[in-house]
Parts: sequence; structure tokens; C-alpha cells
Amino acid sequence: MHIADLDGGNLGANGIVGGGMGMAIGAALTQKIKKTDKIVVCFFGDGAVNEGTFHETLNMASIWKLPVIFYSINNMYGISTPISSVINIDYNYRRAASYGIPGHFIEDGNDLMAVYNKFEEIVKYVREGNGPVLVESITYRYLGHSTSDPGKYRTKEEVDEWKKKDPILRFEQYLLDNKLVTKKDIEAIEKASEDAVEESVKFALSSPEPTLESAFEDIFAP
Ligand SMILES: Cc1ncc(C[n+]2csc(CCOP(=O)(O)OP(=O)(O)O)c2C)c(N)n1
Ligand SMILES: [Mg+2]
Repeated sequence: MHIADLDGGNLGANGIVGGGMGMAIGAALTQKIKKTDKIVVCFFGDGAVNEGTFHETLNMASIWKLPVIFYSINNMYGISTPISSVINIDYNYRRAASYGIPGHFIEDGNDLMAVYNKFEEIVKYVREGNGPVLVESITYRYLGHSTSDPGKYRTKEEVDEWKKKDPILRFEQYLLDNKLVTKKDIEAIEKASEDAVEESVKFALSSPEPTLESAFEDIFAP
């Protein structure tokens, strides 16, 4: 979970639900002030949509017309809590109206090309300086929220149904059907991914423990 890749433009994930939203609009304000043509995409789960920061950041991004896409990943559960029990409307993207910004819905968030095409249109809109957008897509997670999640809030049948809509397998089929890759290419990609993970694990396990002093690095104290 706690990954970041600053060189690649990934500011990192956050253990505080909704914690990335304030950082996202800060990053978007930087782009606006510096007049770069960069935009920010802020990903968050359905569990974050009733946090105060959701409302505060969407409102501020709207009045300041910040170049940010708020991407609400609705897998229908915040840990074990069904989304329908905590919001009284069908979909969260409709809330965009209350901030005076566009709201977009991607019903099949497991259709990679549907997400890609929708984002192409939205990215263009945001990059042209029109301000923020709220997007919501529907998807699922097969495993528990964490290793301590026994998954008693949903049935095995429900999970199995969603596994049939797996976005990776469907995209693989799309690429094969359109003759963009061969089975061999796919095997090579899978092998390269597995090797990269193995190498990373080896690197992590063979790295020294961080020193106590490093806990005080990069801290701002006036
Ligand atoms: C501010 C805050 N409140 C509560 C928690 C405890 N918590 C961790 S994850 C989570 C729900 C997350 O829901 P969602 O983003 O939908 O994740 P999913 O269960 O789909 O993986 C909560 C309440 C937290 N980490 N931060
Ligand atoms: Mg969720």
C-alpha cells in the first residue's frame, strides 16, 4: 500500500482514508501557479466519500478551478460496510453537481478500454483549464480489505461472479482478438512482471533496517 514513485509522478498512497485528497489539490495548485500543463488524478475508495476532506477539497478545487480529477473507485464496500448503507443516493458521482463541476460515471470499471476512452475525454477537459471533475467507476476486490478481513459480509457466489469480469483477463482477450499481441507476448509480460516483483522482494529483504535518525529526516520544524 505504501508505495510512491515521485519521478513517475506518483505522490504515494495514504493510510488515512481520504488523506490523499488534500495533497492532490496542493499538487494541482502547484501546477496551476507554475503554469505547467500537468494535471492530478486523485484515487480513493468508496469508504472515503463521507470524509470531511472529500467535501472540502472538491469545493476548494472547484472555486479555484484546479486541474484535478477526483476518481472514486466504488467496489461497493468500505472494508465490510456496504456503500448503500452509508449514502442515500445511488451513486457518488452525482454529488459533483453540488460543487458546480461535471460528474462522470463509468458503469463497468473493469472494462479497461471504457475507462481509457472516458479518461481521454476528461483529461482533455481538465488540461484545457476548465477546473476539476469527479469520476466514479464500479469495480470489485476479490480478496479481503486486509488479511484480517474474513469476508463474511458477502457470498462466495458474489465474489465468483465478479471474477468472471476480471479486467486483466478481459483486456488480454481484447488484445488477442485485435491481433495486437500473441500468447507468447503475454507470457513474456507475465514473466517480466513476476521477475520484477521477486527482485523487489529480494532487494527489500536484503536491505538494512532504517536507522532511528532517519525518522527525523525531511521534517519541517520552524
Ligand atoms: C480517517 C480514517 N478513518 C478510518 C480508517 C480505518 N479504515 C481503514 S480502511 C477503511 C475503509 C476503506 O474503504 P475503501 O476505501 O472503500 O476500501 P476497500 O474496503 O474497498 O478496500 C477504514 C474506515 C482510516 N484508515 N482512516
Ligand atoms: Mg471500497
